[in-house]
Amino acid sequence: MDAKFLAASEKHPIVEGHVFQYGTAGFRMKADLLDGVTFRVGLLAGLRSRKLNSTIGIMITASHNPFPDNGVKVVDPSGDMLEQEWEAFATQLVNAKSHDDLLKTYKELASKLKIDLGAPGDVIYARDTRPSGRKLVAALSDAFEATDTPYHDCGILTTPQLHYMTRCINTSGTPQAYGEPTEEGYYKKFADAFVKALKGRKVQGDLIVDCSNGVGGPKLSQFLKHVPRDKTGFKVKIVNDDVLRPELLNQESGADFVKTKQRAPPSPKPVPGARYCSFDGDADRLIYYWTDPDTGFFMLDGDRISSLAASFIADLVRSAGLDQELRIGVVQTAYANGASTNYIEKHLQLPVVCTPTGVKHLHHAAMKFDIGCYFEANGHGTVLFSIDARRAFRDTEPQSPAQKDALDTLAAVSDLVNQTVGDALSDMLLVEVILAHKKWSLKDWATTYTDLPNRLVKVEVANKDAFTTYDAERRLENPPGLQDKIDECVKKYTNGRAFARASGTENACRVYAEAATRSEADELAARVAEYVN
Ligand code: 16G
Ligand code: ZN
Repeated sequence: MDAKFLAASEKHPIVEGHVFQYGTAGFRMKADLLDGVTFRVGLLAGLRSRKLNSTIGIMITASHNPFPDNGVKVVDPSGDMLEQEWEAFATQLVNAKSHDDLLKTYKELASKLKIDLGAPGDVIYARDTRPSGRKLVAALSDAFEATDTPYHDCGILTTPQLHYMTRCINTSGTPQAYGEPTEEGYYKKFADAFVKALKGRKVQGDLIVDCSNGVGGPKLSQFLKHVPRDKTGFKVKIVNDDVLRPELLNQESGADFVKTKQRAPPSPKPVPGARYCSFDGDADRLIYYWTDPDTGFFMLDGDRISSLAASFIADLVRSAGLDQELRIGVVQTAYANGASTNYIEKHLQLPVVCTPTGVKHLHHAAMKFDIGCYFEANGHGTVLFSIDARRAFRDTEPQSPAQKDALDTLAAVSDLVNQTVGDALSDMLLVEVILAHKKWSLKDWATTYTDLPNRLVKVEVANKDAFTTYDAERRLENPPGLQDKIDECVKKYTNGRAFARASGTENACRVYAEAATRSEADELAARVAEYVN
């Protein structure tokens, strides 16, 4: 094995002079640095699949990043993110200094973790539409060949589709079977749940979906072939779906553009009043918006999707008579607008938990509820339903037609929401179902509460690691004394709130501030940024 291993490793050398770290989005950087990194992630996935005797997934994507970037991340058997302890093992393998050192590290990990290298193992992988992905999946297959690890190339998929596949394979034949582990199976599952969750209602008006010129475009178009137009009334126009010119990926379009620039993509020219949403480059984030003829652009971000979903589901749970039985909770990060938190706690009367940034933190906190709704403000999120919740939807004997209706809708909704990870396509269907049930336009949705004006600024700092936080990133522990200064400053503003944290994806600090008025929010952000700098 050693000779084969070393020969393969020599084909995929690591670019020297870099320290690589498995971060919130796996390894993500310029694609030309990734060949050796990806080979080594393949080795890690093989080890993990042998350790757990399960199928492990790998996704090659850099999401909303520009087209020269790419990334690689590992998906655990249940379809969620790689367990944290293993992130360190990934970092260790990727930073091995030489081919010999890599082989040694690989073997050491295997013996430390008591992994039988003769155990079967199984890894599946997919990539988004970036051309650099082709070379990177070749690095993966070389890693599997070199270690005799069975593998399957799922071709081009959205990130949530790969998470779906991983879970389906691992649950196949068990009571928790998630679905058919094929792309076709994915479309059928969500199209079927969509029809069921609408319960005879029709979606009103057209929906224009901006796909960021990424993998979401062709996949959404495939999906729509499975949706009966007459039964659902669902009429979709897909825009920004050019995947043949890769340099267009995430250019002036997509969920990240809309959220950070707070405006609609310039192309195609926004039609006033029409209902829009945007996916990001790998279709795991969703943002809704419209342009009002009178008041201009209005965005409905992850906080809005979260409060909409939580309110709808909590009402159904009450109508189903399950509100004493099932605990519903909402998980946010410090970036959630204070008005959304207030609305969920005070108006919806639901508990809100705040976690550090990054999907894995939110996901795990959401799993502690029977129904856990988690979204980052950037539009990534989902609603998780426990086994008990799903059983209650199925097995509760309804005492009235209204109760039956609520139970059926809950069962369909729990199938409609991708249980593995945030999924723009599945989340979009959820929003469309809720709007159809409530007979709401985007404007009706927007009036549920008024966002506090806020500002996010990026501050370039010499050493971002000097900024450490606690209390779910809302307070700074270091540098000493800085938090006191921020506290002093925040006090001066009505409804003021501000925090600073080191970015997990860039070498910078981010400062977030909100306050009662636009000018106060801007001023507060500028002051805190000055302290940080
Ligand atoms: C990563 C996270 C995303 C988070 C973002 C924050 C995952 C899969 N992705 O993209 O959830 O919002 O980082 O970036 O966890 P920042 O640390 O640079 O602010
Ligand atoms: Zn993404």
